[in-house]
Amino acid sequence: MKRILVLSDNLFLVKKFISIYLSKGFSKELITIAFSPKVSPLSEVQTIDGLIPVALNIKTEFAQVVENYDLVFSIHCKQIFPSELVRKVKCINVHPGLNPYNRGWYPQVFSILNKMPLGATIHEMDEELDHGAIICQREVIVYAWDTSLSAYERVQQAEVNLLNEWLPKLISGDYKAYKPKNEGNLNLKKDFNSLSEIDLDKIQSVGETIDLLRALTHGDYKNAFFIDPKTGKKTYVSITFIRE
Ligand code: 0FX
Repeated sequence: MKRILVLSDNLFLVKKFISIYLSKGFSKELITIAFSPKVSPLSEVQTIDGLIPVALNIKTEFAQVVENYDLVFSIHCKQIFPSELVRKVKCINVHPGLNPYNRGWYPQVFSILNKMPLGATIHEMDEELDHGAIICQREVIVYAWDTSLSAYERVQQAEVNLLNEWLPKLISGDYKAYKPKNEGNLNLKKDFNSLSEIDLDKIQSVGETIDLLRALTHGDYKNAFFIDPKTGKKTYVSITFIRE
C-alpha cells in the first residue's frame, strides 16, 4: 500500500482531491495533507474530511518525506521541490496549464496574451519547472471575453475532472507518461509583475489593449495600473465584459 503526501497551497483543489480520493475507496490512513508554512491555508481550515492538515517545509523536511512516503502530489504548491526529492520519490504535479505551453506562473494570463493553448496537465515532476513526463492533460477554450479569472476557473474545473478520471491510475502507477513534444516556454513571477504597469503613451491596437487588461483582470486582485500624470498616484484598472 502506498503512503501518499499531498502538498499544496490551494484549499479548493485539496478539498476536491480528498473528496475524490475517498469516493474511490482509498484509505484515510495512507494519506497526509500538508500546506506550505508561509502561505498556508492552515489558519482557514482545521480538518478536511476528518484529515488534519500539517505545515511542511519541503526543503528542510525533505529527508522525512523521502523516508515516509511513496508518492507525493504537488497541487499548486508554491515550494520548489529539491532535486533529490524528485529523484528519490515519485512526485506528481497538478498544473493549471497545458504543458509545454506557458509553463510556470499563471498560464492563463500568458495564454490570453500570446494565444498559446491553455488547459490542465498532470505530470511527473523532474528537476525543471512544469517540465516532466505528461500523464494526462486537457485543453480548455479561451474565449474573447475571458478574463484571467474566468479562464482560471475553467482550468481548475479541468484539473478536477482529470483527477476524477485518473486518480486511481496515478496512485497505482498504471499509466504511460510521455515526454512533452518540445520544451515550450516558461514564465516566471517577474514576467507577470512586469506586465502590470500600463504605459499610457504606448501605441498598440485596441485588441492588444483589451487582451492586456483582461489578462490582468482577476477578481479583486489589483494587477494592472497606471500612474496618474497629475498626482503621480497609482490607479488600478480592470475590465468587465457584458455578453448578450
Ligand atoms: O496556485 P496558483 O493557481 O498557481 C501558481 C502558478 O501559476 C502555477 O504554475 C504553480 N504550479 C502554482 C504553485 O502557483 O496561483 P495563485 O493561487 O497564487 O493565483 C491564482 C490566480 O490568481 C493566478 O493564476 C492569477 C491570479 N492572481 C494571483 C495573485 C497572487 C492575480 O491575478 N494577481 C495576484 O497578485
